[in-house]
Amino acid sequence: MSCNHGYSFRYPETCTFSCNHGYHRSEGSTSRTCQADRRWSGSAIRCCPNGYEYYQPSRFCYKAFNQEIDRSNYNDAAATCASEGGTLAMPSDAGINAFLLSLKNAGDFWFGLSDRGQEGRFVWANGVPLGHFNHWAPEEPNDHDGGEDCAHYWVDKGDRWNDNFCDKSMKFICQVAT
Ligand SMILES: [Ca+2]
Ligand SMILES: [Ca+2]
Repeated sequence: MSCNHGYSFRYPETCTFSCNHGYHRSEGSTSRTCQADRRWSGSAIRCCPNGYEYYQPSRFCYKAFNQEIDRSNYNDAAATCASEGGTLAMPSDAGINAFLLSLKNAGDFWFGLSDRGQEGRFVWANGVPLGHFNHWAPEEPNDHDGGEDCAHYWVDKGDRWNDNFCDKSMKFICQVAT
């Protein structure tokens, strides 16, 4: 992607853009031409880490850690996502939510939403408060036994959301920016 720094490129030179090792192209132009107005033709290339799937409307890459060996408590899952350069996934609208469900296999999965900071005030992994969209299971979140603060897909309730104990172990879904 060195052409991004290309003041040395002149009309009508063409540059080939590619993703770094370990990434694959999610959208954008692999060949762009320096135009007379000094702008590049086409659109900027966007790349996802290998193993991640791109969801164009959010412009994030997502991966469901579908193996039993991936099971982690909420903090460990968040740490794994951070080690990949991202966060736990944030299904902040119905489209993202449906996309995440298409990636996961059977079982309960953590995603990036909790009310650990202030009981009853759910906040996404990026610090943004939960908006008008949610997909809670009926009668959830219920803060059962006064200790459930982390949100997950609950397979027994049709993958609707539940708050659960953050130290429970389950699979999880990460997101990474392009
Ligand atoms: Ca709670
Ligand atoms: Ca609950």
